[in-house]
Amino acid sequence: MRRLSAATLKDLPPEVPRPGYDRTACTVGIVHLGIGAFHRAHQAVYCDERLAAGEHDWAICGASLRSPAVHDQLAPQDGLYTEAVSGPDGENLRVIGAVKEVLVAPEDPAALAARLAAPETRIVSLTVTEKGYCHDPASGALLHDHPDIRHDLQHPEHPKSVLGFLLAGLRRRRAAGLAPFTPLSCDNLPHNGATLRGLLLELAEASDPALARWIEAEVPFPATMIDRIVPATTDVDRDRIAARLGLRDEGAVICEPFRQWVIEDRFAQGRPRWEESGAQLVDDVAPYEEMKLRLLNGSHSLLAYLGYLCGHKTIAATMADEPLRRLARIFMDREAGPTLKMPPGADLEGYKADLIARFANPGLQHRTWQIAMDGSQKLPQRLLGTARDRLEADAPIDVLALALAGWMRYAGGRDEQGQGIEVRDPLAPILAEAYASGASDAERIVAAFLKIADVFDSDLAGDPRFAGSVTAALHCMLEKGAAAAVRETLARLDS
Ligand code: CS2
Repeated sequence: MRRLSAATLKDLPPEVPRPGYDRTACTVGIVHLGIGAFHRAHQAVYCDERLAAGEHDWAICGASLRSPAVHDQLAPQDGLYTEAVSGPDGENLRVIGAVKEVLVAPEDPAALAARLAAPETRIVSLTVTEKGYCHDPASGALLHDHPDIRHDLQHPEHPKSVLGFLLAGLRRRRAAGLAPFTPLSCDNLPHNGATLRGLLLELAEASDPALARWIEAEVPFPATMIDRIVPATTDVDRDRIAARLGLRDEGAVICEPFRQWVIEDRFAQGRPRWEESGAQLVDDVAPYEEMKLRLLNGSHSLLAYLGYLCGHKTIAATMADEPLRRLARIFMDREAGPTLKMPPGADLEGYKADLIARFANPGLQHRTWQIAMDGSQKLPQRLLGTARDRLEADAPIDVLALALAGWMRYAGGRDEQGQGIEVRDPLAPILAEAYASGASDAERIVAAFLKIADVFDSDLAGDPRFAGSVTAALHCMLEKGAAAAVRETLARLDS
């Protein structure tokens, strides 16, 4: 079957929307680091709409920091790919044209550096996941002994890390007398703009203090809250989409109908009019981000670990398991919800009800295993901030403790049937070791996990109420299994 490309666009079935604008007349204004499925289903879609509206200097050059996979999917397709929106009324396809170029940083670092230094590059956005920031998730500090950071400190002109590339780009711009680009973090991190700024300044300080001063004075780091559920595309998805398009698309992305993007409006050299495509430009993203991280991502992680341990492959299947669905709702209502400083005008009840419906979307095959990935990097902002606030208010954390116990059980690397789990996490060996050292004793396992300072700060680790709740939950799970632990927690909360 022929591939989707600029030459075959005309052969698409007439009902499939496609870029109606002249892509050859569009110029790159945004470099995006980490061009995975999420970016293609989110920011690139907003940009596609701005290009279609005539803002033709905001096309995207996407870069992969590691593997050539996305380049190999998109380059033969001239950057074109399908956004497949899967909702209650079926799957709607649309071809997106915002990505003009795809680079693979390790293969051609010079090309990426040149793009970052090009005068027309005005925004450098990022979706590199939590671990891409090379920082300690508990304290937020730069990991100076991370191999990529060590490399970048020695070879600042040939970087490997995201931070190193941003710094190299800004260094070149400053030397050339150009205005900076605006780095735009679109990752699920608390205060993602300020976090990125702090890390970049720390790296700059260690190699080029004058550059650090320039960044401090000249470079804005707007925070963002980004939201859309985008499961990894599978071969089954690609075959189904090819059958509908009559063309093979290796770069297709699957997503839910919902999308949200909240952005702080501070840009060095302008931005696309994203608000005309539904983005919210605000002065302070923090309450939006906290609401999303604690409610959506917190419940997502809870469902992923407990769902996986209960034998569910997807979030939709987990939501069809009534006790788990109830547990997620109770977590939102009683534990995470009360800790939030809500965004102005937000409707908390509506938001939670929408989340339940979004998780249950049967059109998405979002694997529990995918969300369970990188727990050590995700849980501090998803669950531990809530735990801290709850304990400060002397309030119970039963559901949250069960979620953490589920994570520990999962990270131990073996499921309840004794099958191995492929635990993907930068700290996987440390987590496995902590689990094994506890020799099936909940108290010892929890004590070993709480010593992992990258995840648990000393206040939380030293709080006996925290350790006690997680230990009780893990104890029940080890004795009776995850499903029984869920039922017992619900029974206790109901009584
Ligand atoms: C998920 C998120 O993979 C995960 O950990 O919780 O990617 C989630 O789907 C998005 O943040 C939704 O916006």
